[in-house]
Amino acid sequence: MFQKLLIANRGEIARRIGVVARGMGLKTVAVYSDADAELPFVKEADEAVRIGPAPAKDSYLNTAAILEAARQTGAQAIHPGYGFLSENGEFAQACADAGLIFVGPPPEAMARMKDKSQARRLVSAAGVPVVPGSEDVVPDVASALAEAERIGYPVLVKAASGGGGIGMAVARSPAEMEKVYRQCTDRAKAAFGKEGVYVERYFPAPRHIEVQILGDQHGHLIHCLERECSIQRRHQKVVEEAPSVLFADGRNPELAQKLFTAAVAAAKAFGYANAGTVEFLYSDGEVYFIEMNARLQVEHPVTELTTGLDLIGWQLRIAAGERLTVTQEDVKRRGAALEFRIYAEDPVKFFPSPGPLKVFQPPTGEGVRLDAGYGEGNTVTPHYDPMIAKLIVTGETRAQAIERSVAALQTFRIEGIKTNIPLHLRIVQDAAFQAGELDTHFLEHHAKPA
Ligand code: MV4
Repeated sequence: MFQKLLIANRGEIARRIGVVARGMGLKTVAVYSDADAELPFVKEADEAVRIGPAPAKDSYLNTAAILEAARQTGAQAIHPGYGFLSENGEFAQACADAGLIFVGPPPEAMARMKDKSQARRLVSAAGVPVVPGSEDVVPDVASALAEAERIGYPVLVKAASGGGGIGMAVARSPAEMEKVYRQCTDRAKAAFGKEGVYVERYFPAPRHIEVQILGDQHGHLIHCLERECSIQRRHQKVVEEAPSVLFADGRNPELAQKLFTAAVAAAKAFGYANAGTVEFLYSDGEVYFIEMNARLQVEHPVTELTTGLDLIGWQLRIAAGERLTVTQEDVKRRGAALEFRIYAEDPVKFFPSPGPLKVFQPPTGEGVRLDAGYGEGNTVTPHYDPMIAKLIVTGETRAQAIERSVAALQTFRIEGIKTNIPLHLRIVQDAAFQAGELDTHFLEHHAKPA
């Protein structure tokens, strides 16, 4: 095992990785921008190195400054967290070139999943169910029209370099295709510098189900069950849970088996190692692969708390070359967990709400965990993602986790900024949510302010 870890991230995830690493006897190095000097993830680290001014491109995306901080401090490994450089294959390669361990998948696996159309083709060849769609990128409007005719309308045109909902547009009829195709290729070109797009059947109200993967560098790879992340707004997840109501209490066992088998086959097709997530859409009794994410996800705690696995601990041991000693049979569900992303934003209008945390008093209680990036007295700045904390609540059953969540959200006191806690309370008290009737359009119809 290496002895010193540099954490190339900020906020709650940098803090959490630090806690786990120090708990394993490692020394931790935080890197921080001028905006973050006072935050807990910096104060709690064994060493901290300033890497630049507030804008992410000058600090948390500044590869040269991060590698220099590792050199200066003698760190032997870098954990990228999520976002920022976490899915950047060139950064993973630059770490390897500098003699550093990148805590994540091999750069070759990252390269195989980067192009979403290529990823579809690769996993489909491995027998994984994918959304009916084009075999490859569609080079012009005529091919897009031909593919859509074959698939059936409505179709979704997606940027091959996209992901996470960026660069998608629906075509409901041939008449709409020319405009949608142009719009999608233009946006892909602007956002990613690559205009390739592909076509899929459009599911109007799917559920978003994802499967956690853990694999070591010796060919042992397992799944760690599913999470449901259907409650989102503009591709920002808001509430996540494990297990999905679709599969809780032994429901739909054949579909669950199909899902897990597909996730493992997809990860193996990419040559994956370390922690990753395979994303699926669920619609009308079927699951379909959409993409794989080469990182630890924000919502990993709901998996940790319902399987008992220490995902970050395993990421570090796997990166050091250790064997994953957990077998597939060892992975068992216990109880239910809900995660609420606490955003510094107006709970009705969704505008960002940066400012000083004059009061920050998190809830306590049985089954309540808080992963916070900030504490009382810190200031939330407008430079980064507005997520300030994650409230994760467990129970023996989903109903118990919901009851505990209501209590926890009601007693969570934050003053100085607005947060989306009132939105979370509307969600957990919503009858459809409580019944487990979820889809990716839930917030368009439910949990509205009175
Ligand atoms: C889809 C879809 C419907 N049909 N693909 C959005 C994020 C990206 N990973 C894939 N996404 C979607 N792909 C087909 N063929 C609907 C979505 C989608 C979505 C997916 C997961 C979570 C939230 C979402 C919100 C809106 C749309």
